[in-house]
Amino acid sequence: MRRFSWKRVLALVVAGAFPMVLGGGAPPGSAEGRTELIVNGGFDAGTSPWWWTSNVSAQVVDGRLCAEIPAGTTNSWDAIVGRSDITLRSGESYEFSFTASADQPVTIRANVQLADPPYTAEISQPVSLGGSQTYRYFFTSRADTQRASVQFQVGGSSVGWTFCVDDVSLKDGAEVPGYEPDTGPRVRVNQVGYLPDGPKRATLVTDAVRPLEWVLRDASGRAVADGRSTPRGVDEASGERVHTIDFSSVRRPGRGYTLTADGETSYPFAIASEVYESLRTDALQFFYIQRSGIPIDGALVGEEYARPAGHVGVPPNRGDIDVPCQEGVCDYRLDVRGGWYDAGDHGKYVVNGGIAAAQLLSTWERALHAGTGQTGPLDDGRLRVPERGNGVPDILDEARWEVEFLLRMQVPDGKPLAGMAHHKIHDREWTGMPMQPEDDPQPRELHPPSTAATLNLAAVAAQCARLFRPYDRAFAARCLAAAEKAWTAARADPDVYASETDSNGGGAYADTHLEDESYWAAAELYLTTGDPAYLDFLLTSPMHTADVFGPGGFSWQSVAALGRLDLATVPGRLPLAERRKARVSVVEAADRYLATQRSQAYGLPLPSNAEFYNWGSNSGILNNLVVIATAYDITGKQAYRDAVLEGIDYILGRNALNISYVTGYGTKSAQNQHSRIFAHQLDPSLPHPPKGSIAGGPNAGLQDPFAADLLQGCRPAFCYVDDIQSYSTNEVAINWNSALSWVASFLADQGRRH
Ligand code: 9MR
Repeated sequence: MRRFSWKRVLALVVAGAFPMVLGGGAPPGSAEGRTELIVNGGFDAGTSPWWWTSNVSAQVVDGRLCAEIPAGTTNSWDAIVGRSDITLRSGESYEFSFTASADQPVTIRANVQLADPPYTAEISQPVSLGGSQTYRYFFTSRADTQRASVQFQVGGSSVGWTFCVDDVSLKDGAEVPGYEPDTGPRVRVNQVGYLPDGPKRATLVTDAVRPLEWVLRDASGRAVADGRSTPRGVDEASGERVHTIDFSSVRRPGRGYTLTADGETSYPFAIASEVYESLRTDALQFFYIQRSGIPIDGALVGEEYARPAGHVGVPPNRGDIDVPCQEGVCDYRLDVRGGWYDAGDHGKYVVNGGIAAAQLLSTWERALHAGTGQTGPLDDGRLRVPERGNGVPDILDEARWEVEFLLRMQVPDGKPLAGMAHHKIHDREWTGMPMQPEDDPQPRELHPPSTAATLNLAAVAAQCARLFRPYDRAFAARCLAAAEKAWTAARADPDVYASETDSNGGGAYADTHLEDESYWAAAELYLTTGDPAYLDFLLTSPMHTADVFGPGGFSWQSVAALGRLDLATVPGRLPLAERRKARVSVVEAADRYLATQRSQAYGLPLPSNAEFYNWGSNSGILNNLVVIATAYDITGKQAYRDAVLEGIDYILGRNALNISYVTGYGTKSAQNQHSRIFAHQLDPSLPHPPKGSIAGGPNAGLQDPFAADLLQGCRPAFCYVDDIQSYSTNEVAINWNSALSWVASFLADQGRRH
């Protein structure tokens, strides 16, 4: 052990960039009744019982353990310094600390985990190393085991480097410091802004039981309006007492407005008709930056996002141009290049890629019917994509990038299940983070075909056919042929399900209820072809009379709403009585969402129960806004338009955490979403997610270890943390950005109305 200065530890810890590097607690060795589980953590007795992988050499240097780490390994666990035989008790809280340095800027993982399979980690902490610094973490063990180990996983660097570590300590009896999110001012507003002729509401967190005065000030500080708040009692989703404030009567455009009440002043916001214009394009721009199989051009989207093509068979990549199936699944290989990476991982999943592509197509289709399509703000040249200027609207070019991939996932003729779609293609094993697509060395594999993926492909390809017809007849014909082939294959094999446990190296995306997928596919095929066979199928589907608009919003698993929305809005084919029924069902659903919205003091169309704050809750909210917006397009009733405008306030900052969930929008926005590409939090040389990327949002299920430890016991609206490790609350994903794109395009159109 080196000479120990507790003062220095505290100073370094407080200066640490990582939020869980916390100060406080007792100095090592001083706590009463706490057991130190690490023998020889200071290396005073040499290196025993520490071990390291055979590619590492280590020795005691100047009282610390110093290890030479080789260049050119891939995963963090490809080089490890550790020690085993540690006993952990379930429910016990531990304090894990060490001092470490690196002679190169690297990110390692500091783990307390099972020493052998399944290697479950109780804590797996990314640590960015540089000069010597002390790190301290807390966790509560879920495991009861005598086989735990402390592991410094130091692999994954392209250059060789020296790792030194000292004073490793793991102590039981820890008091886990409570996590207090920084929620800023108690006056919660849409941090981006409001339309001049739209509703303007805010939420105030306060224990006051009576109405309170509020004042709206312009950028120069001049009071422009005032009034009294409305007490709303306890907001169930957050557990806080709140009031609402309504300043809708203020219509004068301006930037830098603030709202003051109860001694607190909101973040600034604008009142402007163009307030959602850039969101429309930024939300869509995300897709190009997520593309697989093409270099990302920095001249188009900024040099920080430039990267070589991912997964085009250039080493160390082993995909995606000639991809085999998982062992025993098929005897052929497919070229499945292209498409978009699903989310923070590099997987490509047909059911999720399908709904995301469909939502982009629908954004265009809605704009066409609403009169804001051709020669409008979504026309060719509006996005920064390589295809701009080709005479095709860029949003269609972007959707096509995915559709072409989906078509490649179809089982070739002459093979078992020909015409079905493989459910997904992804890495054999999960890769570490960060990981640029072109650096991914994992074998890529096709997973078995599924009926869900096949029907999904049929739906999207059918929609593709009708929207591409004016621009590229050959491609439209290819889409329609693939759609019909997929439909026929799915009818022949209606119950081939993806495995719920197939989640090594990629997500499962399993689904065993497929009536909604067939309904959606039949709806799109009918709207495109007018073939009465599809209409017959639709009218006898259990979905025909079912309520397809649940409180939590439609999703990759529940897609009937996509069919119903198109039956209600795409002109031409459906018998009038049926079309009327579809429209009524959309409007009735919108009315239910409006009732929910009125019950929520934060103005969101989502019930407060934990079950609705699930994985990707922000997309559920946005998809409910899609339904409300469609009710507006159908009826022209102001109440629906206002409800969409108020609903977006929640996403852009009027919420319990006072955070805008869209990167780069608002004073305080999500920026550390889980992504192997945009992993700035782990490696400062990498970018944050691009402006316009939406985070999954609060997930009361706390389905990742980081959130589970940090947010234990959270009220639903607080079950979110802007940390790259929290994949179940804070990931980016194509199906979430597609929902945002649809809604942002609707909102931007409202700003252009006058
Ligand atoms: O969005 C998906 C969510 O509905 C599921 O509950 C969750 C767990 O299976 O998976 C989510 O999707 C992830 C996928 O499995 C892998 N890529 C990242 C996706 C977004 O988190």
